[in-house]
Amino acid sequence: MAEITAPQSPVTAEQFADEIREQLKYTQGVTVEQAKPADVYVAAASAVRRHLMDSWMKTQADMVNGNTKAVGYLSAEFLMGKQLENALLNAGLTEQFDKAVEALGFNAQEVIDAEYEPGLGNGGLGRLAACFIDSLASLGVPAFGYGIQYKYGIFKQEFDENGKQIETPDYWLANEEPWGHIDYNRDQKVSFGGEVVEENGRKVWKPAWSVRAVPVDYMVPGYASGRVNTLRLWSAKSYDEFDLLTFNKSEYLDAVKPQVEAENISKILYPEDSTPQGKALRLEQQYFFVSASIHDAIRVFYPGQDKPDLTTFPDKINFQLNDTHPVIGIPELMRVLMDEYDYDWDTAWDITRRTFNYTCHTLLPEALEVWPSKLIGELLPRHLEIIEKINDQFEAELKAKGVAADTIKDMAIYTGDAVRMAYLATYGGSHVNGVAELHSQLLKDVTLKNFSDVYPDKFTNVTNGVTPRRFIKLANPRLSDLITEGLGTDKWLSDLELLKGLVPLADDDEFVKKFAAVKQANKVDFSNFAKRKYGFDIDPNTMINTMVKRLHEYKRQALKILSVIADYADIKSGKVSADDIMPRTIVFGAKAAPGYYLAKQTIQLINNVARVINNDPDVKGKLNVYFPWNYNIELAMNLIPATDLDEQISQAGKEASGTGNMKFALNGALTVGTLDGANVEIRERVGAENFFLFGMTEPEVSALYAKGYDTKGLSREYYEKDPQLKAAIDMVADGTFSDGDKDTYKDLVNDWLNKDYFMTLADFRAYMDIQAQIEETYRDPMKWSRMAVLNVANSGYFSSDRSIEDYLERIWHTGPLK
Ligand code: 26Y
Repeated sequence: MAEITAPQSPVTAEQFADEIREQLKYTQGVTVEQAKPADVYVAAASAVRRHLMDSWMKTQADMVNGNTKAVGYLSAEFLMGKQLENALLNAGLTEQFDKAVEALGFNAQEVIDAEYEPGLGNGGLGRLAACFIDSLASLGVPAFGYGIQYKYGIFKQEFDENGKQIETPDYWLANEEPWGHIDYNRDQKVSFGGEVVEENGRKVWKPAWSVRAVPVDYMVPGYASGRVNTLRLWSAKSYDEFDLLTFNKSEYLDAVKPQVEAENISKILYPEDSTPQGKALRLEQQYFFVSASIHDAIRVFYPGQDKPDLTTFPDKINFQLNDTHPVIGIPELMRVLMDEYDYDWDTAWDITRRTFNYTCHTLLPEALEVWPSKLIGELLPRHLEIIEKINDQFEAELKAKGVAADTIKDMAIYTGDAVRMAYLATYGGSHVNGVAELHSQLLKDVTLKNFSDVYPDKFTNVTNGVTPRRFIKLANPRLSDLITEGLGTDKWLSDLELLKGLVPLADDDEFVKKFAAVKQANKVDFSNFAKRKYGFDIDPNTMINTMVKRLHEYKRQALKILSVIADYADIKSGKVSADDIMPRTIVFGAKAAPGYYLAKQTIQLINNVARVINNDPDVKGKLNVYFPWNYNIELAMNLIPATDLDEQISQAGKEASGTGNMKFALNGALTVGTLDGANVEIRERVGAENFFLFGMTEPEVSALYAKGYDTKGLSREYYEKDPQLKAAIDMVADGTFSDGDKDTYKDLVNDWLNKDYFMTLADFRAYMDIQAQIEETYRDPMKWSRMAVLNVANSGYFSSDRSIEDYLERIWHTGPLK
């Protein structure tokens, strides 16, 4: 019998059933007989919250009274996923819940499914924030997640009859939401606009309007740590009393306008994830949550003090800037310290610099936020002054260090016209980190090279990670049980490096067969799930080959779909017999930013390739393509455990890290990938022989750009020279996937043949070759499963617990609460 260390609540299933009954009756006013699964969900959520309450309150008290520095994770996105299962696991109530719910006459899965998934993030960055706060709590580190409670999360994706993406609003708060506690008594005032005047020799900001930031608190329970941290999401409310003057003129709509506009600030999550649009409302959102959070931290750590000694602020809390989105916090803290607490510039600067650190999540220069000075001046005039002064100080510092004048110009935080938020963050904080080794190296060598030359010690790497609680234990209970059986303990859930103990079992045929059986059972489950939710008929006896992530040219969904088309064309032309094809089901999941034209064309193409291929008797059962819409955490948790082969095929030097890649490896999928982001480290750890590598390296990519690949139209040469590639592209152009219409994909085809910035065509041959090798390997099931076991066994490093330990050691210099 394996040693079980998972948390266990002392409460029995019968007691928990009574607690659910109580909630149903006294809070919701519903009898068990009347209750729907959704009612039981709300009742169970409230009941589990009560179980966590003491730990939550104690954690907060210990944090304020103790001497352990806290972490404030400032993030515009927290992509949390459904909460109930996770809360039950961490409260030690999973079994009690299952039994209690059955006893009440309900199906546990139906109750879990009744929760509406909040989508308060776009993708990787938002999900990383969620994994990090889970790990902080599980390690017992005092922490706040600070963000925005958007009324509308990431849009819901649907496909129309032509396969085009349709976006519909996600009004998640229209559903029961038992987790967030709105606290009107701990609100903050956030002001905008107006002007800065001089009064008695000091600068005074006279804002034009304010909004009320009201915190909505979510418990963040740790696994087996006894700690519960807080995710504090701000919601914007109006202050403006009804404007009676206007109202009396019976212009009701004008009278409520200020209210409506103030509340717009937290209304919607922007669905772009790499092309920042200079939208005033986005800057308002950023300032809104950051200003409220800074004031909140002062309130929390200096309770009841009018004149707190804020020189100790960086010893109380360090703020991590999740990308550039919260960087306005740097001038804000300066302003608060100088204007609200009377500190001089130098003291304020010292406090600020020691308080902030910055994580960069991109390598695309266009994704680094740059705000027009005019906009900042209009919305935050005092901050613009402070930024200018920071820039003056910065230039003087660089000059004193002997940096050349033209380099100083290149490094400007404030250019006169614009403010470069990444530069402000790099100068204004203590540390800058990238999110995988290669990414951090490229930040130093390319993106922030000048900064790294002058401040080499600021730069460090923290490779991303994912929480094993959600992405192994909850998503893949069968594999979890097998791991626990194999290791003889479940301790791996809080020490994922223990997975190494599975390495010898890769040579144990019995274990490998059990492992293969787990995968097969997960594939059957997924097939049923896909039938129920999407009406798909997925054959669980085919290889499940998955590509899920935001739709972006650099991620190269186009490469994948072109390879599918090439295989299809080979069969149609009789070059290859369908009988020789290894049966595969290709599953895509991806949302495109609503204004991203080529990404949306790619979605349309994938959907139509799926339609044509899935309905063609010539390839039936051999090659199938499915594109479940609205990829989200729930779909991820069902699909990842069922996947045999995962696609991580971005152009080298473009994907900062990737975190899906980690989830797949930990769930026993093999990866086909480029040397990009964290793929590099995954391959290093699982072993080159257990990873399907293909494609150009980052230096090769750079060299090909230098030859003029995208500017001189070199992609066309690849098309001309490779008949298989030519056949695939011609098939897109000739209307095979658009009912004969040759125009539908013309912009996509044009881009491939004349620009192809992300070098899909240049990597096509290597990709086809590796796919052939993959087929061959898959035909040997024991070999494949052994490789998959080794992927799981060697991926323990990619726990977000390890990432957080790296942050603690390299950046935050703090640790668990005592
Ligand atoms: C400014 C605005 C348009 C914006 C909004 C969201 C810009 C970027 C984003 C989100 C970026 C993002 O999700 N980046 C991903 O972060 C992951 C976590 O570090 C990485 O694994 C992944 O490579 C990176 O693309």
